Amino acid sequence: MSEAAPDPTALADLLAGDVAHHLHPFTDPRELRRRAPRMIVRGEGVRIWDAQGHEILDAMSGLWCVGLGHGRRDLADAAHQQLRRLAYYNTFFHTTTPQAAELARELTALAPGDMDRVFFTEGGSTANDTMVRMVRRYWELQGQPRRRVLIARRNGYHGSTLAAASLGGMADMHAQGGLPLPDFEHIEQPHQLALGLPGETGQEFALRAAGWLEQRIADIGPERVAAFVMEPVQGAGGVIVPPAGYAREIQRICRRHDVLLVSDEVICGFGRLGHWFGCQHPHIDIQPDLITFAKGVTSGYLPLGGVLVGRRVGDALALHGGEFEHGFTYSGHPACCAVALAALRALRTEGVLEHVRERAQQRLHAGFAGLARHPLAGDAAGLGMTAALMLWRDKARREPFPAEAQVGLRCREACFDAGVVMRAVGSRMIVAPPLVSTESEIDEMCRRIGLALDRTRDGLRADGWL
Ligand code: PXG
Repeated sequence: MSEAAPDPTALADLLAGDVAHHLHPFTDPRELRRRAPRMIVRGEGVRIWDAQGHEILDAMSGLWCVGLGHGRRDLADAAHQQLRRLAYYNTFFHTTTPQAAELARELTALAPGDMDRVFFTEGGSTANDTMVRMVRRYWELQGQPRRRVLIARRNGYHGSTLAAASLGGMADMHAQGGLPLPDFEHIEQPHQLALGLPGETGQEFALRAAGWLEQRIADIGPERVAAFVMEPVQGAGGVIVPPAGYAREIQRICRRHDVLLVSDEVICGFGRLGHWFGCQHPHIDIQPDLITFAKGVTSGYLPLGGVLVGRRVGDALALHGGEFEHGFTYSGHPACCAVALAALRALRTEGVLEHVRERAQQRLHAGFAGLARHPLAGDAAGLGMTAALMLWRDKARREPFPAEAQVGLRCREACFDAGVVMRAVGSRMIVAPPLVSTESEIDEMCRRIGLALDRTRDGLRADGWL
């Protein structure tokens, strides 16, 4: 039993309280009443421990955020020291703090191209909401107030606030509460496995998929389109890596129609793809006008997000825009900024991006290529420290499981039982391990995923699905 764990009676009481009083994000409360949640109590490196003392490899880096791993003293000390020195001050009304000022300088120095300004938010959703308000404000200042429409992609995830959820292309989210808001449009995702034509090459599919954007801009009228928003690799949508050439073609289309290009780097930024920003990966290789970020900037130790702004929009806002009527109490929170500064320092001084590029990503993708030989799994995909597998009922005939088989959820639970965290997106199984994972830790993650696949298959057989 871990020293951080409550004793069994206290644990039962905590879990009962959680089920009765805690409304969880993206969780069906009926399921929680059937089976209490797993309580995670401690983390160290790539490992977490639950309240029963089980050691689990955190192959999702929390929720795509804990790139540097759990339990780091430097990040905890940065927070502690700043909370003692100045726990809070704001950045509204002509004030700032040393930590916000330093982080603004560091982030804009790291950012690609001419991104020399940053707006701080509390996370990725508020970063995207801020971005929406910024690009619409930009077009107002350009004398084109009709350019209000933002185009994004089906199954993209951009957050849960109203604008971010509208921007996202998640059908289940749009089915609740009257979303999307007006002036948010979606095109299909560049997912060749699902949407490719027989015999179509990756290059042909890339051009056809990018062409959906040009068609939609024409349908709406370019004079109404403010921006196109994309994740370099769609994360929560199932680790969908676009084919080579797609992103470049998207950039050409945006430039042709004077549409701003936004890269949502909430997952892909800060080393997830082996580069500071996902748009710098040679497979993506674009220069967006704005970048939204969160998660990895603090390795998830404290909440922080923001929008990096290129000269075109930044100059308009800063030189001609007057007051931007927007901000959050915790924009530039000093403790969050102090932790971000410590995380950036660790990424830099410990050679974490090089580790991803030169060792970790190869090991992860080799491991997933091996797992794709399992009878239940196939179609390994991924870029940088992201990877995905499809689960098939009949791999040779590409027959999927029916939704009622709940194959993804079965596999996710089998993974937890085997001591590794994996995310299920329908019948797609995905991971995003800590960037600092060693080769042997990655091998062990893959070994445990293999065990979980065996057990999932046994369970499916027992229930008559195979
Ligand atoms: N953009 C992207 C690309 C994201 O992945 C957000 C914006 C929103 O960030 P905040 O900090 O407001 O949550 C995200 C968040 C999942 C999962 O199940 C993914 C996210 C959040 C929660 C769950 O894969 N991504």
